[in-house]
Amino acid sequence: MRVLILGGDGFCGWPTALHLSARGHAIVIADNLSRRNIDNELEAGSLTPIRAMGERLGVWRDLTGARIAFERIDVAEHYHRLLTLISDWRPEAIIHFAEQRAAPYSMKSSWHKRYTVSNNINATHNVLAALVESGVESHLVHLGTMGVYGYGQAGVRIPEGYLQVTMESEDGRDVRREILYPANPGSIYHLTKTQDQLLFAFYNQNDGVKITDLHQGIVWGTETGETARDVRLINRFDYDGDYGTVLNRFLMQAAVGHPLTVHGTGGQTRAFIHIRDTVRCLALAVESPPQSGERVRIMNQMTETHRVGELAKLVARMTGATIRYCDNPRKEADENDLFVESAALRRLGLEPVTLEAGLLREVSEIAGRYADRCDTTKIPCVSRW
Ligand code: NAD
Ligand code: USQ
Repeated sequence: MRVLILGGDGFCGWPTALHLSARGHAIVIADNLSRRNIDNELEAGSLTPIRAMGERLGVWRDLTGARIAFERIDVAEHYHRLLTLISDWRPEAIIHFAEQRAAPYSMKSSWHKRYTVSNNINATHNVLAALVESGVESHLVHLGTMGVYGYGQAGVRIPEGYLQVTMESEDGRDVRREILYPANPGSIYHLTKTQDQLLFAFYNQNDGVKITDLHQGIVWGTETGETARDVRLINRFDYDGDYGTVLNRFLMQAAVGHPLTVHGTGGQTRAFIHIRDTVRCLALAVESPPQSGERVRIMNQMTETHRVGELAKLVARMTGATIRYCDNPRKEADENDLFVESAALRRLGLEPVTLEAGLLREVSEIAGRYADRCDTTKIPCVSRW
């Protein structure tokens, strides 16, 4: 299949591009390298030494003979370049990772809020408009977030995107409908993903665009089978206070001898998925597209839930690290439960990698190997809301 990967230089996009290429798909990556520029802005960087795009692609070609093409396109700004690429290359699937993805970054200032809204919503809308204008019948696979639902619904299991409701009609009948699950975003970043959902619903209904929206949990781990084949293919490892996500941060903090930074009581429960499952889920979604005329297919892309405080204790037991309970910089519930329906991807064939000591050790080892690249002044979360 011809697969266009928007945001294919990033943490999830790069290993996905390699995984799909290894499965025999033809891949074009489009990325504006904004994530690398944000590293410059924050004076932070990946713990792992990620290589320039040209070198990454050259190594992959030498190892496998497969050519992945790269286009430097800003999906939110360069509409006509995107349209031309889609019209000329006619991808059968487009995977859309190309958004600003950090909640703390999106809340740093009014500039960061406006950038995140304009980048994310324009990127999503440009892809949809270009699909319709080009007339190319491609399946759009988007990375959404579990955060569109909010976390914890008083013991209620969160369904995959849609909620069954019963309303009373004027003449007293029960009217049953399925509606998008009520959105409850906790940051400007999460809010943009709730807006994306409305764009998808509209273009699916109005233009019949085939769409899969994958509401993904927090991704942990760093390497996949493909990125581990050569050190020059290594994936990003974000650890700074804006982009580092919680479990990878704990593993990195333990490796550099920093206390594990638990926000508040650590009672927040979140959904998680390993990066190896992320790439498998993308392959499953791309290779089993929805039927023509099907409504937006929404799947919860997560494999397990954990309390942040329990994860810290697990990492502390494994490594001997200490735990520091910090004032929570975010506006979020101190404690929540979280039950999530996630059968759809398993029905397509996902066999989840779950959190276990071997994998945690693997990430710790990577963090340990590159510990001397860590700038510990970048560890605290300084974005507050
Ligand atoms: P990332 O920041 O590492 O990668 C995003 C990539 O998109 C970067 O390479 C960036 O340069 C590019 N990009 C951003 N805006 C662009 C634009 N306007 N034009 C072209 N390229 C652009 O993020 P990630 O962790 O790989 O996340 C990818 C997607 O998955 C995001 O949409 C994110 O919301 C979603 N997601 C990530 C996680 C996670 O834990 N990492 C969890 C759930 C969902
Ligand atoms: N947390 C800590 N200590 C830390 C860092 C975070 O206790 O050092 C806590 C946060 O307060 C929060 C939880 O851990 O309660 C998760 O934070 P996070 O930064 O790991 O994840 P989040 O901000 O939710 O965002 C990440 C990705 C985002 C994705 C989302 C999926 O950056 O792109 O959409 O996970 S989800 O959380 O399921 O919405």
